[in-house]
Amino acid sequence: MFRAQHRAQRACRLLAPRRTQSTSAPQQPSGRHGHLPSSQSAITTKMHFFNSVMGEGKQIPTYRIMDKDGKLLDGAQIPEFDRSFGRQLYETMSTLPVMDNILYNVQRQGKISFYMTSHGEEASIVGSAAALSPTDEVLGQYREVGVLLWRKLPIEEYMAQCFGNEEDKATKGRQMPVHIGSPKYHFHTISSPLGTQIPQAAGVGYALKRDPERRGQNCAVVYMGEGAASEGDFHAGMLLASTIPSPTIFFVRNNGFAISTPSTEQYHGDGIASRGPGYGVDTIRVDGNDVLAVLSATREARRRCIEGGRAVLVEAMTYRVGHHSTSDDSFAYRARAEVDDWVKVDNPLTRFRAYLQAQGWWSSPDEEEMRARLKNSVLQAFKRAESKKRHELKELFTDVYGGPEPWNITEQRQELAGLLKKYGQTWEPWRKELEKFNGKGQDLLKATE
Ligand SMILES: Cc1ncc(C[n+]2csc(CCOP(=O)(O)OP(=O)(O)O)c2C)c(N)n1
Ligand SMILES: [Mg+2]
Repeated sequence: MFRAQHRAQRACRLLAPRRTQSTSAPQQPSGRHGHLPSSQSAITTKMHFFNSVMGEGKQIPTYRIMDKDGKLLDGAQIPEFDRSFGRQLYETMSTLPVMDNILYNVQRQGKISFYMTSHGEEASIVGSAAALSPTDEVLGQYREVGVLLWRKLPIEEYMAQCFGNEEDKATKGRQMPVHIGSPKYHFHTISSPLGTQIPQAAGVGYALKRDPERRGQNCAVVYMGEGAASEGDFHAGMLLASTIPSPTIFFVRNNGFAISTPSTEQYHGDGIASRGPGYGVDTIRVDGNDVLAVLSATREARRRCIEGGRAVLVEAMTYRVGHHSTSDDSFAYRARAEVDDWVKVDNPLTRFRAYLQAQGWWSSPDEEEMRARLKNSVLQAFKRAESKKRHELKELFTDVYGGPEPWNITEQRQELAGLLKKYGQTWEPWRKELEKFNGKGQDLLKATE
């Protein structure tokens, strides 16, 4: 009885609006002119339309610590970290382009079906990852493999997922390349439909808040592009985290494009950050190419999330240097010179390297040694992944749903088995394809006997 009452009281507290009194009776007008029933807004006789959270015509400022040459700005406060952390940060950022270049070419050779690079966004992705606890729950969009690298996912595992081979434990070759997931690294599986991860993250954040073991310890972190923030799911997720408060960081990578649509055509307001205050969510806009600013802003976002149990929105301003994916040629809609300019003028890697060198924490021999080592380990991982067979074909139908197998899965397995029986050994393209699978499809035939 007491527990039920306690639970009901807690639910009321959680559901009560933050700034207004929760009462079933309408509030009595007070003051000379009276108040509105659901607002404590001051009454004014001056007609005033507004369109900016910062006041007339002003944009939300961008938080920055170091300039494009890696020099600290006057008055900037550096986040606390030591030499080893700084080097780790730079190495992880540097791993991304090495891995991306190799996998991009591997896709071009037809060895994997698809790929997406992180070129230009290394600071946003790795800098934010470095501010989190390794057990915070991450729900990514698709350009955030840097989070997994920071958490020390072996490159072999990522390669295995991209090849969909027998070592692809999380997705068993059933997802597109890059659509990785890993319970061990608290990284939820990527799904292609844009924005689905956003309300899910608010739910994950709420689940963390309800879990006595993880409350106050962990938050949910959802990554998205500014394009995905145009989905209704963005607003659903923000509203959910705002009204049913949860420790959820909404991290927007504003990289200037949603495939070929420039951000200037995606919104008329002041970016994505301006939407945060509408939901009563603490918000910051940060220079996404300044890894120190991203690290510092995300650390503070996390502190607010964990201590206050409420959502925070971070908008990281960056630039997508690579094509959207291997299915895109971005020079059809932007000038090559524009891209070259960004790489030279504002490169997150050279910026941070300059900072580290000025500290005496990095040198040219360090750079040479690291590049050779990274290239070697990515190539080794690639060779390993290429040499592995795929899972048994019957795995296509296992553990798709929890509980008893639904009829449609059974039906699909039987249909494929029928086709295998008919064409598996006689039609050359199928015969060749089956060679790539462990068991060559015989396992599936046995499973349907
Ligand atoms: C619901 C939905 N609509 C459209 C697409 C096709 N699509 C895939 S990625 C993408 C652009 C997303 O841009 P953004 O969110 O800015 O992320 P970025 O690629 O810039 O990292 C689009 C339109 C999709 N996957 N899902
Ligand atoms: Mg984008």
